Amino acid sequence: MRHQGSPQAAFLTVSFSPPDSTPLVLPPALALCHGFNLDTENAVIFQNNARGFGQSVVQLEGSRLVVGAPQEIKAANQTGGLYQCDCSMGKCEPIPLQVPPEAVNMSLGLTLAFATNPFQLLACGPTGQQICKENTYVNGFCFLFGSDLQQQLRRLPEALRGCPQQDSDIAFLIDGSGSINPTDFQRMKNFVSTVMSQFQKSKTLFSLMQYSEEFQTHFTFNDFKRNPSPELLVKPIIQLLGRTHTATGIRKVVRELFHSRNGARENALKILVVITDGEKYGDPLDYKDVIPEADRKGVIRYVIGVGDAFFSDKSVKELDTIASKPPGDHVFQVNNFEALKTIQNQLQEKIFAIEGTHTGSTSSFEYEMSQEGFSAVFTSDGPLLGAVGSFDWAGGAFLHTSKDKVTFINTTRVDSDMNDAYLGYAAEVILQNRVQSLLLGAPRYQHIGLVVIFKKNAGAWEKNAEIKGTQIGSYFGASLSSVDVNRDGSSDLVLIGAPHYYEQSRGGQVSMCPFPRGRAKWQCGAVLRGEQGHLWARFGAALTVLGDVNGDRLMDVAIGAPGEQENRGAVYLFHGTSGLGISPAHSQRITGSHFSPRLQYFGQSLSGGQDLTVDGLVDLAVGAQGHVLLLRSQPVLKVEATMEFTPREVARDVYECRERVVKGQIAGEVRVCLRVRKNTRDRLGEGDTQSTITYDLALDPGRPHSQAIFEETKNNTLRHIVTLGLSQKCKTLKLQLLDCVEDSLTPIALRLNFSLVGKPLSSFGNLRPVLAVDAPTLFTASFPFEKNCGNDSICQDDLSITFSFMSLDTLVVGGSRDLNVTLTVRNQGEDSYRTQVTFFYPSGLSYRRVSGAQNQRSQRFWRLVCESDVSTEGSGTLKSTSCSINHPIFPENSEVRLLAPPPFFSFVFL
Ligand SMILES: [Ca+2]
Ligand SMILES: [Ca+2]
Ligand SMILES: [Ca+2]
Repeated sequence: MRHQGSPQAAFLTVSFSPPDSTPLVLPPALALCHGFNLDTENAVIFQNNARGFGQSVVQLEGSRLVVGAPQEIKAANQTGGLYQCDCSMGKCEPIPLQVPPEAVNMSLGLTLAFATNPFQLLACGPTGQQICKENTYVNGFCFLFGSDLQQQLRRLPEALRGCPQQDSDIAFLIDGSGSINPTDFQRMKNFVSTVMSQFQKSKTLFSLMQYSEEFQTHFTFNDFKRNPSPELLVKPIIQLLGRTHTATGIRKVVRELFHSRNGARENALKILVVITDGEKYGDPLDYKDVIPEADRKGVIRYVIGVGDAFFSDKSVKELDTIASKPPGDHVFQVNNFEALKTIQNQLQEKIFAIEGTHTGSTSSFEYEMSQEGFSAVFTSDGPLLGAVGSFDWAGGAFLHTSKDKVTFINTTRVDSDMNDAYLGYAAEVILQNRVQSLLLGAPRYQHIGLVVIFKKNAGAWEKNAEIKGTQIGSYFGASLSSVDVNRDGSSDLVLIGAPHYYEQSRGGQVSMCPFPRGRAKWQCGAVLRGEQGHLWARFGAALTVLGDVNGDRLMDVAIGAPGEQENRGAVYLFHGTSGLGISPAHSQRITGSHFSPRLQYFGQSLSGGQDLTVDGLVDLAVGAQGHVLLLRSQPVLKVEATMEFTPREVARDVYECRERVVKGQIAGEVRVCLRVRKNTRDRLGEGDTQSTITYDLALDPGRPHSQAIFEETKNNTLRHIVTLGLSQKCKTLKLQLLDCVEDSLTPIALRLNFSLVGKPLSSFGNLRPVLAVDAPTLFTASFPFEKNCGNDSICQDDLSITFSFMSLDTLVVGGSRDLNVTLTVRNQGEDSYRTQVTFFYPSGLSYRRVSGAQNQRSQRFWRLVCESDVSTEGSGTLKSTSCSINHPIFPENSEVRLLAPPPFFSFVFL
């Protein structure tokens, strides 16, 4: 037999350490909190009846907001108003505007942008209408304001882009056959010179050929260029007389007059005006021999049929054959030459109209529909204005680098992938290692959406990286926000909104896309979403960087979902994380219905980053229909709790009941201190921030019977309520033991948990401090029992054991049925913990029982529990039985004798 393990092992398994007065801080229990940390009780609400008020909002420095009302009708042909709102007054006033007359119905205020150092405010209206002859174009205008907002410093673009002007080369082919009487021929000549003089100020060139069976070029484009006088060119024309070879005439014009040697220009529109009074006669060529060639060469043909030879269907058909399709737009029929005058203006307008549409270029529209200012952002090079309608709605953006220098930025103009992509729907600037990149969203790109990063390379803005959406119709790239999470001056990621993304029961999402490093492909990571159950939420329709609202020095963001709850709308807050991301779990959801059941589209526009209420804490401006709300971020508090015990341990003579049992002994005192600190940096005074803390203390929580109680309550629980500022308050409480303590290894546990309610600051508009959402609210400390282990607090026992076989010298098999053993265990060192003795014996014996253990010093019996190892039974090896002696402590310098009779260990022979 041997005792198990070394004394150290016996000691180490209980591993107690010197009493520790520092409280044990548990990991914070993350409570799900939906009130963190914008104040929704004291919002400043601006209301205005101007149409569209709240569609855009931007915070300025100081306590001002600018709000756009793009649908407001200010005057005839003038739409869009701007309002300046003062947060301290709670009022908005219109900003006086000088809108140029050409900015027709521009929807001013649809887009707003603001930058500091120097102060710059940009207000844009992208829907200005420009009438160019037959066509209406959509051009945007932006106004740049100085800090007093009374003065428009600059207008972008500086001047209205002129009506598009495509040059035309117009050739007349006039019928000089004998059927035309001389008076009518003269009228024809008059008509030609009148049409020519109508185009006199344009860059249109003319040429003229007369035909019958002969063909005479009276003047070429070169002749006209040298001498652009209709009268001098037309007057000398003499009628040829003869038959009517119209088809041959057309071929000659197409091949000869529209040739560069005669001054025809490659990029000009080619327009042929044929004037004839009769059916083709005696011509060796048919129209099918010449018209396809004219079509191939892009010659647009107008036909003017004169006289009464065209009353037959055949004649009308012939006119239709000569003219371009559709004939209705290209054939003019008059009954006599007098009537030619009536069609002069019609012809002119038709030609003007086609000139405006760039029929001859790759794209039917270039900048005419650009809607400049659909988005706007300040770059270090100047304002960047999104122009979604450029190049047939492929889109792009104008960078206004200086007063007269404008750079157009897009992917490539001929990239057919970009058809209807709406590049420039959203614009943003990224700054990385002091290098600026531009970001443009194209939410309709291939129906899935696209976001492109442009970098400057050798002076030109080139596509550097791109990322595509995944769901058709999701409008990926409709909103953009670059975030410098750790505020080191370098953007860490961009948030890309896809407000029409649909999944299960959620509408809209925002992708978090860290910038690609080196040549790595640009990819998005986590996705931010709104709450379930809002299919038409349009989550991500508006994004803003809010600043740091929870005091962890990391940027936080707000995301609008204006379609939630039947367009009442909601705004979500997300906190930045130390991993340079945004936490995918929102910290707060604020619904529009919280403020008023009638509020609509709450969250359609957002602006953050400034403190408008002069408390040093950033605020969030939220646009709704006819409203803007200013929500304030609250001072964030944390609470430190300490619990210190005096004495540091419960003394042995207090808790041990050696000779007599004494109940209700005072074990010691605990000093509980709470200190409130502030996480946020703000302008509130030390004494301003007051809060009420309710805290609960519990002794030995979770144990069926507490070892101690508070003297104050005669219970193991206690509740106190304190009000304190940014200071510390303490309370000392006496602890009473309930009974003798045998298990002195397990210390008395003390648990504190609390709740905090901030007091509204009346001097700061009832702003209310709030406890940090991640602040620990549960603290524990322990009050250990004194150990007897010397100064080093390490217990070194010294165990020994002796046996007595009750004077039995020889064990005879088959003899006495019982074998009794008496055992004495001594500890000559310090206290021994969890002492255990294990017996090994041959399988011929069987352990029966132990009768008891008596301590030498006191007359008390010690606790003794023995267990046989059943697993070794019958295996032929030694059997074993383990006995724990007086768990948990075998005191120092003591001896226990396991008495007989009754026999201590009694074995039975099998
Ligand atoms: Ca950064
Ligand atoms: Ca933060
Ligand atoms: Ca504030």
